[in-house]
Amino acid sequence: MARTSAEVEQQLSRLEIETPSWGYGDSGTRFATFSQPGCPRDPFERIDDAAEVHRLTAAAPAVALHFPWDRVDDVAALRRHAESHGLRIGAVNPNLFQEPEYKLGSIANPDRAVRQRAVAHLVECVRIATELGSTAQSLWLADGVNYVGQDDLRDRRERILECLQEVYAELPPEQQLLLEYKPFEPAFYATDLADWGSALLFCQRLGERAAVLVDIGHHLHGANIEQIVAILAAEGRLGGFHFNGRRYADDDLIVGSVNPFELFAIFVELGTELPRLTIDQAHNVEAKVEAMTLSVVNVQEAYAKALLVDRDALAAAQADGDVLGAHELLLDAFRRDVRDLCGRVRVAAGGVADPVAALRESGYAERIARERGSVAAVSAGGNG
Ligand code: LRH
Ligand code: MN
Ligand code: MN
Repeated sequence: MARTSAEVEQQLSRLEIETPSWGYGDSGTRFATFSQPGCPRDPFERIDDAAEVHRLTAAAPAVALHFPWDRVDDVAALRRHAESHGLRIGAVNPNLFQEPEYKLGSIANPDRAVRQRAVAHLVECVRIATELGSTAQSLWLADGVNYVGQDDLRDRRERILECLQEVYAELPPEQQLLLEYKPFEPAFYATDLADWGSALLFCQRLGERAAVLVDIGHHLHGANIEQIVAILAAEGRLGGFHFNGRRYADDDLIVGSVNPFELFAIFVELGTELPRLTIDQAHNVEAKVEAMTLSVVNVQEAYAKALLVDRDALAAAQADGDVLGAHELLLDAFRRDVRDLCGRVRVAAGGVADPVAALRESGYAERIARERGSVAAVSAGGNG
């Protein structure tokens, strides 16, 4: 039996998406950073923008932070600020890719002193996460080498494992350690945490609260992300997502803007057991809050369509070997127009029927441009 609209709406109303603080700051390409009027001047204003996305969509109640980009003197005040907007702090993302001393790697670096400083930052982020009430540390390593022979690949693995074990030992019980992989960039010969398998092996060595984070843009062409989801979920190690859109590599475009069918197929694979869902985007030329709002809407619609799949009919078609019958059941759901349904869910939860239109009408972008002005320099990163 397919779910009724009421059942879909009920399930959809439980969808919670984290938006990234770094997605609200100025960003750009390798060649230039583009400043937008109204760019948040500090982490508090980044949270204000996240709150606006949640106000409209009623589905983005958490904001993921990145340190040191979101460093403030008073961490508790940042938490209070989020909570006063009805938000909570999502995953805490340490940053091991910006310091010049990480040129040869952070926790894979051949120099023990550099590794120790990297571990100290990770442990500091555990402490910050605890203070913020966050339940995950989400780690992406830029570590890797550019040339054959540049470093010993096995030694690098050992160094990473040792460092991660030290950090894992510091995690309070409510926190997970999420490991994000990426096949290349900035390293172009061998990235230490290049794929889901490498990440999974580390997680298995670390313990139950270590899990893999899948960033849509972090796959080579042809990779079947739905299947990766299926494997990680079956192993109990699917920690979460960084959602974005991509055509070439880590493009960090609006979620669902390039391949909505893939996004839908991911949700079909997830079913109703959703892991942590975070958006990881860098808006270089598009308006930030609007782009983030559209991404949340696109995620809601993809999930709604996946919820409409007739699972019983699908199982029957699969058991019968009805290849196209099964495929067509997915196409049926994917082709449904779920905009009204999603609008109803948002309104029932306190949001609005058409968030992007409402945002434009509200004059929010003009107001923050007036209040915050334009800043030429970038304090938050957001190279995504
Ligand atoms: C790396 C990445 C990772 C970072 C973010 C800014 O490409 O996806 O998640 O923390 O971009
Ligand atoms: Mn990411
Ligand atoms: Mn990325």
